[in-house]
Amino acid sequence: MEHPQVRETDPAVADALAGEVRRQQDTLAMIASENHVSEAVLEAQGSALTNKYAEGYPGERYYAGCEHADEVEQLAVERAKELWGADHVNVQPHSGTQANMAVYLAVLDPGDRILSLELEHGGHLSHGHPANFTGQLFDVEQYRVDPETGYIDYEALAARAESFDPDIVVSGFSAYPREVEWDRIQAAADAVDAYHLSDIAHITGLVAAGVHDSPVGVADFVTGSTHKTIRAGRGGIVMCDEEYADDVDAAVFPGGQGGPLMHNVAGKAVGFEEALRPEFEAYARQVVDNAEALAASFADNGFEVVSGGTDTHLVLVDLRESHPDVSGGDAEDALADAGIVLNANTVPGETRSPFDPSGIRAGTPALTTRGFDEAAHREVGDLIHRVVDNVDDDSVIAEVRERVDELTDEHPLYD
Ligand code: DSN
Repeated sequence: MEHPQVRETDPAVADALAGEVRRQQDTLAMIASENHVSEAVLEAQGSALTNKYAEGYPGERYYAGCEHADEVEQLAVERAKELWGADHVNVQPHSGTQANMAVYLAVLDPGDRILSLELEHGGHLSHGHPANFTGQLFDVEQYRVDPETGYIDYEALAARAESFDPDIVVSGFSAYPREVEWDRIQAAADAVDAYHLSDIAHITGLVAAGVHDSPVGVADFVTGSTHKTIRAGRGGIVMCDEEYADDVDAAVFPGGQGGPLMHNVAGKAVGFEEALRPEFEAYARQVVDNAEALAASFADNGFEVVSGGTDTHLVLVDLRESHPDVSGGDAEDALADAGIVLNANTVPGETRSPFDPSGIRAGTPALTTRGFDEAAHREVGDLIHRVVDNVDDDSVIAEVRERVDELTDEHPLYD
């Protein structure tokens, strides 16, 4: 993949872009929130729509010349409605966090109460972390997973809702490997007359493909990002019933954003079209099959897999039992040297620092896009274990790197 115009104008940036394409080709992308979009999505994101200001919504813009922006946004909205079955969709949020911000702006006032999953247990910064605007503007309490099983403790969640009386309960997670029982969280929210926001950023693709139960039609608001398992252009999305449509739209623009990134909305539209094709369901199923194979390989090698396995696209490993002297950061660094790119992650009951936690999180969406099957994921699981067992042994890391080179050559990414 060349960038000839960039090269002519700006060789330094062209070198970095070429380096990034090579990096993606030559490494195994296992950060659970990443994927490889199609060249069609890349092209749409690099289109002339980046030049266009289009504040407002289709047919009601604040600037002239929005006819093509309107077409693209309407296509993205219609396709999203078909994918997720939502009454109302807003495709303008610049990111998943801004999608969440729109919901909070739509229905909360500063000082209102949010009940959400703790970050260490798989939650997200934008669900109320003190370093995020949500933790600064709102009164936040958090629920946890059961320390024994690694599954959400729904009864404790309901009890916490009773005692805290939140204005909104947030479900949907960034490092939770199990299917979520949306209706149980809805019941806990209903019992205290709270809204329910379900942030499905990580599993948008699994939900769209019908591989996971959908919170659409259960929760009041469903948000997500559009570049993870759904593999569309980068950004966020909000879905809700018609009754909240005006409030959500006003909270996205002008409440939280100015002009939408219309080139990214185009990337969303193209990726959604691809996700509506029958082969996307097979892709999403393979993502989960591959994660199960990865989890099985980890368990066979003696890693402690949080919750004992996975129903999703990700596997969370707690290194404390099997490798007490290896932090998540040590593992992440050694794996990166071997060409396997994943992230250190906090685990339930974390005892290290969030900056160098006790676990690693590995996801399968990107490798599945490259055609890696279950057998390949089992082998990758073995390679990961071998590196974590030998984080200080350069010769082992070099041997794994050689095998990674063969695997990446066998699964070319972009032309
Ligand atoms: N950065 C994403 C993740 O890795 O889960 C969430 O925003």
